[in-house]
Amino acid sequence: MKERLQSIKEEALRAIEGADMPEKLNDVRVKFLGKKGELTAVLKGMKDVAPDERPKVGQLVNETRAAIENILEESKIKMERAIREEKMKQEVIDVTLPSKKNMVGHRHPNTIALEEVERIFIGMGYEVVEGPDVEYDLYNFEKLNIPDGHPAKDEQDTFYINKEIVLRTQTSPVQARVMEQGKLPIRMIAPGRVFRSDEVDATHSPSFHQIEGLVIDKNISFADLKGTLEVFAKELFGPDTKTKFRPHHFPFTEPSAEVDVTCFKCQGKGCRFCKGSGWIEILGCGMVHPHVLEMCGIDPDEYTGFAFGVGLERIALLKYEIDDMRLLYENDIRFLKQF
Ligand code: 2U9
Repeated sequence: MKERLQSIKEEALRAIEGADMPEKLNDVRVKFLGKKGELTAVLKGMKDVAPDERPKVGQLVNETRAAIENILEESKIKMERAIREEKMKQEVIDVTLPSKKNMVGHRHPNTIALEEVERIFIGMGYEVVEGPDVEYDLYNFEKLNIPDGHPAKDEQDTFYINKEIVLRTQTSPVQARVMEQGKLPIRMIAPGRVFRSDEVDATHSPSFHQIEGLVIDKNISFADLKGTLEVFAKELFGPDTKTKFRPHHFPFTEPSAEVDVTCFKCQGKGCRFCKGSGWIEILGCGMVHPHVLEMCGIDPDEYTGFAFGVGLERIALLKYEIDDMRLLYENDIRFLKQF
C-alpha cells in the first residue's frame, strides 16, 4: 500500500511538472484528488486492509493528499505569477504618448434657444411651468374654445390615445390647469413637447416644441401684449429689431395676431433669408378669449389677459440659420458640435 501511495505521489508530481497552464493543474487535481480520483480509489479499498493497519494507511493517504495539494498550490501561485509578469512585459505603458482627447459635449441647439427664451421671460418676472405630454381632450381642446367638430380636433392632425385622451397638440393645457388653480395674477411660460400627425419635411415634424406664455391680471390690455413681445423680440434678435402685428384668428384668443420681426440678416431691406419681404414671422398671440377665462374659472369682467405661442424649433432654425428642421433631430455629431 505504501508503495502504491508513493507511486501515486510521484506520478502526480510528474503531471504537475508537465502542466503548462492553470487549467492543466486543475486536471491533475481532479485526476488524483477528485471524487473519482486515484487517492479516493485507495480509500475505497480500505475494506481490504487488515483492521489494525487501517489507521496507519489512513494517515498515509492523508499525508499523500496534503503533499499533492501543497505542490499543486505552490505550482499554481508560481504559474499565475509568471503569467502576470509576462502580461506586464507586454503591456508596457508609454507615459510619453500624448493623451487621448476627451470629447466634451454641450447643449443641443433647441436647449440653447429654450434657455435663452426662458432667461428673457424670467427677467420679466415670469414663472416657467411644465405639464404632462399626454392630456385630456378637455384641457387640450374643450377649455381652449375648440369644441367637438372644430377642425383643430381633426383625427388626421391629432394622436388620440382614446376618445378622451390625446398627445397634446399645444402646451396651452398647462396654462388652463394653472388658471383653474385660481391663484391670480398669472405670469407664466409653458415650454414643452407637442405632437401633431404631420409628415416629416424641412419645416414639419410629428413631435416638436412650443413655448407658450400667459399673463392674467386686472386691466391687462393689448398694449401690455405689444410691449412685452417687443421687448422679447429685441432681446432675442437684437436691439434694432422692429415688430409688426398682423390680425389673425385663433380660437382661444380674441383679438388675435401674428407677429413678424424685421429680418436680422438684412435689417428689413429684403434678402434671400426673408424671401425679399424684410420681415420674418415668429409667433402668434392675442387677448385670452373671455369664454376661455370663464371655462377655466376666471371672471372675464374682473380679469383680462394675453397669451402667445412660439415654436421652439422655429426660433432655433432662425437664430442659428439652419435651413432644415430634421437636422435638429438626427443627432449627427458633426452638425451638433457647430453650436
Ligand atoms: C390659454 C389661452 C390662450 C396660446 C397662443 C398662439 C397664439 C400661437 C402657435 C405659434 C406657432 C403655436 O408653435 S406654434 O405652432 N401658437 O400662435 N398660441 S396664442 O394661447 C393661449 C394659451 C393658453 C389658456
